[in-house]
Amino acid sequence: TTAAPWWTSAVVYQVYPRSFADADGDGVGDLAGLASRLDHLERLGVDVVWLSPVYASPQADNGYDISDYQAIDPVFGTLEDFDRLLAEVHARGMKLVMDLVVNHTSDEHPWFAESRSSQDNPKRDWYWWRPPRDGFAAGEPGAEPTNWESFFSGPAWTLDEKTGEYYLHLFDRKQPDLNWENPEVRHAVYDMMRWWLDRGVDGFRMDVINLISKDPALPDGATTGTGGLGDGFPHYGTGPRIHEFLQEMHREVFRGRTGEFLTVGEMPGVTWEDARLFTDPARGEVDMVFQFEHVSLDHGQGGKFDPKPLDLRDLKASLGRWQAALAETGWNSLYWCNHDQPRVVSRFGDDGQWWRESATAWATVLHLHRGTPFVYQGEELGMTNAPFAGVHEMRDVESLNHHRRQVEAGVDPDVVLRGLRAMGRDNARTPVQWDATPNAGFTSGEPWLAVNPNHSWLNAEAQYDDPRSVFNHYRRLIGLRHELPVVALGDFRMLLADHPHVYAYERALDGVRLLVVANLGGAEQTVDVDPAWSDADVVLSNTDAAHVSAGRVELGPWAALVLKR
Ligand code: TEU
Repeated sequence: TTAAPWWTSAVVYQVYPRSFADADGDGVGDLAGLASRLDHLERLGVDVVWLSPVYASPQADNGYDISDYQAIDPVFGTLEDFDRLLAEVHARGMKLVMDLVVNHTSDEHPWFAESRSSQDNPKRDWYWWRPPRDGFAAGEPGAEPTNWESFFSGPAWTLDEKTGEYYLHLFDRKQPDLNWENPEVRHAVYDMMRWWLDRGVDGFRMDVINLISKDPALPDGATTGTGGLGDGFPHYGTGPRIHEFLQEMHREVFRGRTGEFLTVGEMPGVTWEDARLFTDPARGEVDMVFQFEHVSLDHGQGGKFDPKPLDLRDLKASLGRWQAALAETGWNSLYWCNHDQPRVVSRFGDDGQWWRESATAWATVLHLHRGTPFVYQGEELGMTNAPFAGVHEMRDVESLNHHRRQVEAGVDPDVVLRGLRAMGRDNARTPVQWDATPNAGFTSGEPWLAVNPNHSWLNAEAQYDDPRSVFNHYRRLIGLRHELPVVALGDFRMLLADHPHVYAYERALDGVRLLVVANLGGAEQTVDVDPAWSDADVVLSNTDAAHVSAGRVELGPWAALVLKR
């Protein structure tokens, strides 16, 4: 047997730089701001920083629309600032992983400027260009080459007047999709990746990487979308050449390179069967994937902006299946939060009376699964969703597009707003709450997105020295993964699968056993466990209201208990 890879005992912290810390007072976070707050990350104990995009970008999707892969956007700083940050991260014994956004570029990338300039430009084929549908004139409703709906509302095709053809964009019209069928595109991406690795970065989180292989026939999808649009996912999600492309990337970029790297593929719609293939080390694709099954369980009939309450049994069935599927081959990532998801304490917890208990209970449940946990900035403080009064306070392109299209289609604006308030991505993007000063210590200027007013009491400064704080609970969980091999590598066994409120599981490695049991609701619960647990050591708890005796565990509201024997 070979030694377990380093990332099996690592915890990753995601920085969304625009909202982390602003050093120059322009209201937007930057690299110098991040460098000034590395003490926070060291104190928390994380091993890796994943940095959301800082490349040159028109910022139509906050940097997920890149116009130069080898430059830093001036809003974030310079390449010198980047090199300094990287050196400081390394000096503190942490690694830095970049976001790799290569399903699409910005429409302002020079590649796209060339590609759109004429039908016979050498880079025409670097993107997906198609004439209007047969029998339709360019620009006529329904003339789009396929009926696919974009992830950000409306058709996934936009007409370029100059050449009379449409280009494909699975996201915003300012994010044209690259054509990975063209080997020049692939090799340009690999060159760029090598350039960053040569600079010293420790790997990549690969944005929507399972969407890069489209069926070149571009068939229509079943018409499920708004306004007669169709679901193209079967024709571009985990497409025909995806494994080939990722193996080629791995060979071209990582083979023969010495060092410890991390690759994570973000993969909407990925199944556990696919994930096992993607993360089987023998296949040389990626180390782990971000899957979306568990964060889709509260999506209702109308999709993500029509949420329904989470049934805890569904969550246990889902995560339990992923634990089992990747037990022997492959590896799981573990997350509740990122810059695209609402805050977990507001979404699945109670951000009122039981704020601290519910934030720490959800943290406990996540971190002690088998897999690599990801903490999203502010999650370690228990940051909550934002109290948006209206869409005018939101900035996210997905939310704004959705609002405009729905209202145009005649949906009640109050209903649209309700969905956005619950699920909109700006909930995760309000500035990090460092202290109780007017802009929470985030900026001396006007923040690009309003600071949550609850920073008066919910902030890092208030938590560092409080042993019961959310921050210190995360710090202890991260410490457990480093200290106890059973946390990193133990087997996983789900318990009480049918219980609607209690999440419980056992981990085991070399005769050491861990029991994790958490009440994910506001009413007291009592559950039966193996009596052998009665005299076990309490490793961690988030409350005084949790007791074990004679094969019974009594749990107060949102109580979480971790035992070891
Ligand atoms: O997200 C891809 C994705 O599938 C979703 O999470 C998406 O944000 C949305 O929820 C669809 O409803 C990645 C990035 O994480 C996201 O920030 C980008 O906007 C997107 O890709 C495009 O680059």
